[in-house]
Order: sequence, then structure tokens, then C-alpha cells
Amino acid sequence: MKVLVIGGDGYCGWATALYLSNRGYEVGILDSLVRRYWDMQLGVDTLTPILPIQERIQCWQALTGKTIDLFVGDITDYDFLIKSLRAFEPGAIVHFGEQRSAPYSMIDREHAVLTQVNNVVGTLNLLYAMKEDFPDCHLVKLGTMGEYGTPNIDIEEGYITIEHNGRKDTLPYPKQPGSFYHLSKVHDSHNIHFACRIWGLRATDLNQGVVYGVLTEETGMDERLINRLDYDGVFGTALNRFCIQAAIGHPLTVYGKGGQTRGFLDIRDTVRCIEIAIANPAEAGEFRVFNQFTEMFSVGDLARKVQEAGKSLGLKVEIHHLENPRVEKEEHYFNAKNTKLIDLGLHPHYLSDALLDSLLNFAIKYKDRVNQNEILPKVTWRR
Ligand code: NAD
Ligand code: USQ
Repeated sequence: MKVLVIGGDGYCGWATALYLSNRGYEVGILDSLVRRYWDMQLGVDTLTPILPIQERIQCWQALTGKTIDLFVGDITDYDFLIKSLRAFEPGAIVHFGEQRSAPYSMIDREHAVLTQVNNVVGTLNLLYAMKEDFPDCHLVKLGTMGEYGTPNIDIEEGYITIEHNGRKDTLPYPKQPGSFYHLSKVHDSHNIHFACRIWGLRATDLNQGVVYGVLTEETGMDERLINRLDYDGVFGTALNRFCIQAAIGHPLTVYGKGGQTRGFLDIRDTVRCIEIAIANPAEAGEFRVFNQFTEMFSVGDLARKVQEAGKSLGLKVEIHHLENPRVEKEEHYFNAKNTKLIDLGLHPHYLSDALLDSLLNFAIKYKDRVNQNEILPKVTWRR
């Protein structure tokens, strides 16, 4: 089957494109490379040195004999998008191609607008292109667990059955996201759901938790295939940041009390979940939602786990509680369901297996590339 990976030059997208290619899917990558540009504008860089996308793909082809088609352009440009889809003719589209940092979206008005225009217009263009020319194509869209926020009841997978004044219905689960970025995902979900209802498109929304780790079978085959690993205060995510902080002897930056609890998963499970979704497509007209994470941790728990793992490598790791730059609950109930992907065959990797091999050892190997000035958070929600 032909699978187009939108955002295939990014962290989740690159690992997924190679994983699918290795398993016999015909893969195309579509990416505007804008993420590399945003890094340059912010003056930040991935911990791991990544090659230009063309060289990454050439290396993959030379090593495996498998080709990957490349389309460089922006999905908010409808002409470019429709031409690329017609040239590639995908059976499934995996859509990672969005601005994905909550702090980036909270810098100021311009960054909030950029995030929502980029994400909502890109996805809307894709829905129209599918309706026009590829109505049977399966859209696998990356959403986020952050769409739900932190309600004081269990989080279901996309829908909740409610009884009200003696009547009963199954409705989209209420959303209370915590940033203009997370809100853009809610807006996408509504648009995709609507397009499935009115045009009969088929879509799976993967509400993914925070991804950690850098190693997958394919990206580990050769140094030139290495994946990006962000550690800065804008694009770096909690656990990846903590491991890199531990490697350079910087105290771990727990925001506030540290009771903020989220769903997490290994990048090796991200790529497998995408394959599972593609292999078990949604029905025509169906908007299916899977919660894509394997374990739940508070950020305080994570910091303590990194401290312990650091000890075994001789690292002395301190934990600091910084004033929280975000507006979020620091102690709360969090219990989210995640059985649908497991029922379809996901065998999770657990954090205890990944901390050293897929994180701390990489962090130590590349620690000389760390820019210490980019570790502390600079963006605040309150301004
Ligand atoms: P990333 O920034 O590493 O990659 C995103 C890629 O999309 C980049 O290469 C970028 O150039 C491209 N892109 C962005 N806007 C585009 C546009 N308009 N047209 C074409 N290409 C565009 O991000 P990531 O960490 O790989 O995240 C991928 C997706 O997964 C995002 O939608 C994100 O919201 C979601 N997600 C990520 C995580 C995580 O922990 N990284 C967790 C949950 C969900
Ligand atoms: N946090 C710290 N210290 C840090 C960094 C973060 O305590 O140094 C805390 C944050 O305050 C927050 C939690 O850790 O409570 C998660 O923050 P994060 O930056 O790791 O993740 P988040 O902003 O939620 O965004 C990331 C991805 C995003 C994805 C989301 C999944 O960047 O694309 O949608 O994870 S989820 O968190 O489930 O919504």
C-alpha cells in the first residue's frame, strides 16, 4: 500500500516513514521543512545532528534498496497539496505536519495565529483534497491527549456516553486543552469529524501522549539516519529534556509542584501504532479516536526515575522545582483509557527499558552539542 507521511522530516514522521518503508509499504514524505526554519529563528537545534532530508533519504535507499518519494512544500498551499497527492496516489495519509509545541504557540499573538492557521488550514485543505480526488483514502491524523485536558473523571477514547434528563447519547468527549497549540488539535478534530459525517471520509484520530526516546530499529541502522531529539525550552518535551539535563549536570526542570500527570509512549510504539491504524482502517464515514500512550506518569515521577537511572551511570542528578511558566493544574486526577490500540495488537515498550538505551546514553554521547542557554523555559502563559 502507498502511504504518504506528511511531516515526514520531523521527529515522529521520520521514524514512521522508515518503519513503514522497512515493512514493505511504498512511502512518500511530504514536508515543508518549516520546522528546521523555526529552529533557526529561535536559535535552537536538535541534540542529535540530522542530515538534510534529501541526504537522509539517499542514505536509506543506498542501505536498503527501498525508495521514498519526496514532496517539499506546504499543505496550506492547496495547489501544491493536490498536485502532490495526484502524483503519489496514496491509499493512506499519515498527517504529522503541524506546529506541535505548546510554548511556541504561547509566545505571542503572531505565534498563536501562525500555529492555528498552519494546523487548521493545512488539515482542512487535506480534507478537501481527499473529498475531491481520494474519497476512499484513510486519514491517520495525529491529535493529542492534551485535547482532553485534566478533567476530574476518567478520560474515554474520543467519545463518552451521557444520560441527561432521562435520555442517553454517545457524544464527543468534552475538551479543555491547555494551550493555543492544543486548541488547534481540537479544532482539527471537529473539522475531521464533520468531514467524515457529511462526505463519508474515513479517519482515525490518534490522541497521542508525550513521546520519548530517539532510537528505532531503522533510525539506528546508520548514524546518517539518526532522528532529531529536542531539548530546548520551546520544542523539548518533559522526559527527553530531563535526560539531556541529567547528562550535562543541569538540575532537572520540574515546573511547579510536579504533580502534572500525562500519558507517555516510546517512539518505537508511535511507529507501531501508526502501522496498526493503517492496517485496520476506519470505515467510510467513521471518525475513530484512539488514545495513543502506554503509561501515565507525573513529571515529578519522571524526574525521580531519571535521577535513579542516572545514578547507575555515575551521574549526580539534582531536581529543581521552577516557578511554573504555564497555567495548568499541578495536582489533579488523571485516568485515561488506552485499550483500543492494545486490542489491535500493540505490545508496549516500557519506560524502564528505554531510559538508558534510547535516551541517557544518546544524551551523554552528544552532550557537547548542548547549548546551556536554551534549557530554562523562556515562554510564559501569563503575559
Ligand atoms: P516535528 O516538529 O518534529 O515534525 C513536524 C513536521 O511537520 C516538521 O518536519 C515540519 O517541517 C512539518 N510541517 C509543519 N507544518 C507543515 C505544513 N504546513 N506543511 C508541511 N509540513 C509541515 O513534530 P513531531 O514531534 O514529529 O510531531 C508530529 C505530530 O505528532 C504533530 O502533529 C504533533 O502535534 C503530534 N504529537 C507529537 C508528540 C510529541 O511528543 N512529539 C506527542 C503527541 C502528538
Ligand atoms: N514540564 C516540566 N518541565 C519541563 C518541561 C515540561 O515540568 O522541563 C511539564 C509541563 O509543564 C507539562 C508536562 O511537563 O505539565 C508536559 O509538557 P511537555 O512540554 O512535555 O508536553 P506538551 O507541552 O504537553 O506537548 C508535547 C508535544 C505535543 C503533544 C503533547 C502530548 O510537544 O506535540 O501534543 O506533548 S500531551 O502532553 O499528552 O498533550
